[in-house]
Amino acid sequence: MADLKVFRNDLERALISLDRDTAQLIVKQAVLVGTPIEIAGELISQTLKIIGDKWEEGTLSLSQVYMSGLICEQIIDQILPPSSPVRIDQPKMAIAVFEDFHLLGKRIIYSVLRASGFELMDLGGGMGIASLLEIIKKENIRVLLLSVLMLPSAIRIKELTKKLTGSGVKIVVGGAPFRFDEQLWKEVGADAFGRDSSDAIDIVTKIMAGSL
Ligand code: B12
Repeated sequence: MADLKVFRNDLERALISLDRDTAQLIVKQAVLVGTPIEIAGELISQTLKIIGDKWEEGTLSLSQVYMSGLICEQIIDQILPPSSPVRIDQPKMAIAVFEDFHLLGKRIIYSVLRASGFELMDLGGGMGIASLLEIIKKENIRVLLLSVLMLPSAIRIKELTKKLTGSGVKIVVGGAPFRFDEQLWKEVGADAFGRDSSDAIDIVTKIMAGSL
């Protein structure tokens, strides 16, 4: 795997100075040594995590976190390949951000899965239990990937999994609360938890093969 760590400090500096052009230039250089998927997961996602941690420590402002997210969203749109020509679209799969609008993680997982050859519906952000149940039924979704960033929402996943008992629908979760507490996914009745996009590929591959 390419060493993308060398770009992290420069990218962080460009993002917190809201310098979009320099951020784009750094990612252009990184594209010469890593694949777009590695860059999304290893460089962009990790740099955002560092920026997020600094916000939590009180050394950066919320507007810097917000603008860094926006700039990265645009860069990810530019670098990630739109899709693989050969798609695996059975069983039917969808992804959503559960209850809030922290969209970046979902954006990465969606793009990486599509780029890896899986077909899935993007249900967007702010999805609640009632709307998810309706879509699962209407579209016959068999695998639902949920990105969850707020702790109260993560706990409410339990209500969703209860309502889906016996339906055979697989629920895969990811996001900050599940990374903070690595037992939480079991407590809320999910079928699997993924730390990042490579976990997402592994989990979905196992589900497709019937081994999860
Ligand atoms: C950036 C950010 C924002 C941005 C969001 C920009 C955007 N367009 O998404 C802004 C500034 C808008 C924001 C707002 C808020 N935020 Co905020 N935010 C963050 C921050 C710093 C980083 C999140 C992020 O984008 N990370 C980068 C992405 C790429 O990483 P990721 O989402 O974790 O995804 C990766 C993995 O987790 C995994 N993954 C994610 N989803 C899935 C799904 C599956 C199926 C799989 C397999 C894997 C997977 O793969 C991804 C790629 O590696 C986090 C801190 C943190 N530690 O996460 C706080 C955080 C999530 N926010 C928090 C809060 C409180 C808020 C606000 C309520 C603040 C406020 N008072 O207004 C609002 C709520 C907004 C809303 N209603 O949605 C809290 C939640 C705390 C809690 N206990 O619930 C956090 C944890 C910060 C903190 N410690 O206080 N936020």
